[in-house]
Amino acid sequence: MKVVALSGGVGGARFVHGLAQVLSPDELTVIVNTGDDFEHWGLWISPDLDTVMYSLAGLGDEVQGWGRKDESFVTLEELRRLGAPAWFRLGDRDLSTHLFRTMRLREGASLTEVTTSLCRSNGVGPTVLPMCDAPRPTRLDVPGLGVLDFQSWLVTHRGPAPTAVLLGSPAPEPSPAVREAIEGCDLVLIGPSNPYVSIDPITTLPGLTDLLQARPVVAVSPLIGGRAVKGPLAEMMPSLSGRQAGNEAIASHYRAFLRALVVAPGEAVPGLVCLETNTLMRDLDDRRRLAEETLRFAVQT
Ligand code: FO1
Repeated sequence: MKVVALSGGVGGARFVHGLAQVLSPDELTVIVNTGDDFEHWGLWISPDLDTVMYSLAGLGDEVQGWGRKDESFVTLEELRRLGAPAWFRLGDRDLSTHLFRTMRLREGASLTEVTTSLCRSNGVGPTVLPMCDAPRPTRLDVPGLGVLDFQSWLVTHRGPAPTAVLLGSPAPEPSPAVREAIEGCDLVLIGPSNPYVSIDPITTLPGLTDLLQARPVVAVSPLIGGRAVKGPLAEMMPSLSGRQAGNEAIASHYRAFLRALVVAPGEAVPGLVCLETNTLMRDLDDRRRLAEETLRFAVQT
C-alpha cells in the first residue's frame, strides 16, 4: 500500500509521525508545504520541512511543536547583542540544519536533494519531499497592515484575519518526485493542517488538482469544536470563506478532490462520508491510533 500524506507544520507533522508508526518506510511519502520558507540571517529556512523531519526523527520539541528538543539559543542571544533581528527564534541545534541546507543549495543541490540528505542523516525512514524546488512564498493581505510575508504575519503579528492569501504566482512546477509519488500511490491523506496556508500552496501547483482527482483523497479536519488545536485557522475562516469555522467549510474548501473526512465526535458533515473519532493528538499513542483509524476508514471508503 502506497500512501501520500500532504502536510504543513505542527498538526500535519504529528499526524505523519503516527502514520510512520503503522506504515513501513517505503509505504509512506510526505509532501510538505514550502510556502512558509524564507531567508533569515542569510540562511534558507524551511520550517514545515524541518518540523516534519524532526517529528519523524524523534528530535522535535513536542511541547512547542516546532524546533528541536533540548535546544539552546546562545547564537540567537549573541546575534541579538550584535543588533541582528531576533524575532524568529532559531536555536543552536536547529541552526545546523539551516547552515547545511543553505550550503548545499548554494553548491547547486535542489531542495528535494537536500531534504533527502538531511532526512537520511537524521534517520528518517519515510520519504519526505518539498512540494517544489523553486521558492513559492505565501503572503497575506490584512486590513490595516497591508500585504505581509508569511512569517511576519504569523510570528510578528500573530496571524490576524486576512482578506486574501496570496500564493506565490506564477506557481512553479511541482518536483518530478512529487508528481511520481501521487501518480504511484493508492491513497492520499491530508493531515490536520491549515487548508489556506499549508495545503493550498501544495494542491494549487500546476497539474496537482487533476492528479488528486484521480486518487482517493481523505482529509483529517484541523478543527475540533470549531477551533484549531494550534494556529489562527478558525479566525481566518470567516473572512476567507464567508462561513463560520467548521467542518462544512473545510469540506467545501477541498470539494474538488475530497472523498471523505475524519472529524471529532459529533462533528460530521451532512452528505459527506465522515469518520467520527478523537482527532486530538496529545501523545504518540494518540498519533498512532488516529493514523490507524484513518487508514482503516480510508481503505474502506
Ligand atoms: N514560530 C513562532 O511563533 N516563533 C518563532 O520564533 C519560530 C521560530 C521557528 C524556528 C524554526 C522553525 O522550523 C519554526 C519556527 N517557528 C516559530 C514556527 C513557524 O513559524 C511555523 O510553525 C510554521 O511556519 C507554520 O507551520
